[in-house]
Amino acid sequence: MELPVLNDKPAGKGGCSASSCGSTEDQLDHLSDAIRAKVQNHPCYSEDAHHYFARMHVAVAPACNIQCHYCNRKYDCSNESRPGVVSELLTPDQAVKKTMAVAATIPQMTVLGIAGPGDPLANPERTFETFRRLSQDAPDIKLCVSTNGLALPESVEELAKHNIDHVTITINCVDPEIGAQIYPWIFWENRRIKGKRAAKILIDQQQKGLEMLVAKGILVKVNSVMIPGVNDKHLAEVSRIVKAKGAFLHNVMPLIAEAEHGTFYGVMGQRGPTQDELMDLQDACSGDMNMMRHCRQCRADAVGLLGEDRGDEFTLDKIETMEIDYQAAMEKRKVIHQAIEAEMNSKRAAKAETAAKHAEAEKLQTRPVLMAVATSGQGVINQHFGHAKEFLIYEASPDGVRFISHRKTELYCSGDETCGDGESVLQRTIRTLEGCEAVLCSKIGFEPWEMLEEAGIMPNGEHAMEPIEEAVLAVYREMAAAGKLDEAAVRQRATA
Ligand code: CLF
Ligand code: SF4
Repeated sequence: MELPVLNDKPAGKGGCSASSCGSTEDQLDHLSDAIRAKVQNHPCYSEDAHHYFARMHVAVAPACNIQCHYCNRKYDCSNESRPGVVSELLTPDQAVKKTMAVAATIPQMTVLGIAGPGDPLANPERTFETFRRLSQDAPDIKLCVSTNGLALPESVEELAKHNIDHVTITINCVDPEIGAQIYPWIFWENRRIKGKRAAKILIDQQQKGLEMLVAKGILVKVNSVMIPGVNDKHLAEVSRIVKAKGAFLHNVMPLIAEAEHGTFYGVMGQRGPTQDELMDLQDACSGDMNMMRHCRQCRADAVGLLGEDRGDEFTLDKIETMEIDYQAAMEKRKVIHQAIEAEMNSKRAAKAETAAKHAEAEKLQTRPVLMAVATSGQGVINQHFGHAKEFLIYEASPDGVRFISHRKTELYCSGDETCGDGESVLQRTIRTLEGCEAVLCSKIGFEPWEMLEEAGIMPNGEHAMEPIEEAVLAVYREMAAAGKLDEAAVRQRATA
């Protein structure tokens, strides 16, 4: 059957789609069947799945039990969210209705997460009431929660009771000296505690909670906010420790600190990491751990594929008017999920074939190259350059293709206005792609084509609807054949 699409774009044809095309190991190959079943349609836990499956968050948890220096309580919990966005608070009843409305309308939505706007486990009644009802009424939806970990140990039994298979703990340090620079206080046993003592309690609770979850067979992802000069040198050690304790995935996120967000770090001028610094740290940690590189730092009420937000289609007044037959919706969802999984499996097989061919071919003696890709999902190149709100960045090298990161941009097609500094949207987009040597999209207009070429970035619309990794590898080989990839040249990287 033809797969449904999320962005009014047609589904792609077969071929390779997973990360590290050209490497011999698939991201999920080493997992047991039981764990594979848990992650293969979770868009955060599987890089493959994020091209196909969507998640949603319900903002039911307003309170928090700690203070992070990168958070302003006016905004969503920045352990999972971008600062500077505010969610509309829902009651558990409204959250359940909204979840079922989204699940019936977007069958690719497989995961419901609670990630704020405060800490879900600091709001146990609201959080668990939502989970309890959903685990009964919508058993085909995976339940996921993200927490700072302070109240985690006493919540583990309750989490297990409601079939919550995936828990994210934000662990920024395992050293109270460092923790005291990140957390000014915690609220613990009815008292506010400050400094190193507060950080030590938080760290102990996080580690204990992690161990208890792993013992229960619940998958744990660890998020860490990378704060240059504070914990950047320390996070490889965090990665090693959490892996040893059984965490499944580590997500190192960049600090976002702007003065206008009113956070301590923002006001104090603490900078976030550059893309190179983030990538270097992710690479350094990846020796020890599966790293997540496709996180979009979603808001606490996000709906849709990672990177898109369809929340406006599901406001409370719109949900009120929707008639939902959830039994019928579940049947439809099941069929669609099976079709997506079949397509993912065939792409995985095709990817292995491409990887084998690449390995058998004469080994290239060429330098790595970064390429930007415009896609709206399904793991294929299916987006017009001017319609892209973000580009996925891939690295091609003699070893194959690997996903590196995403870079957000503005919609050039919505009107190429010039901003205060005289730079047009198109110029800003091209600046965002700095360090890339090619951009692959389904189509591109004459003006951006010319400007990209002038900036030294090769536009390419010849691989429309092809699987991303296959197309990136083909372009890389063309560049190599054209003698553009002198092995002595220094590796280029984005610095934007
Ligand atoms: Fe939400 Fe988080 Fe569950 Fe995913 S998000 S609670 S694990 S369902 Fe995902 Fe969003 Fe990154 Fe979070 S992309 S911010 S990692
Ligand atoms: Fe803010 Fe989340 Fe930290 Fe609480 S845990 S202070 S809501 S970032």
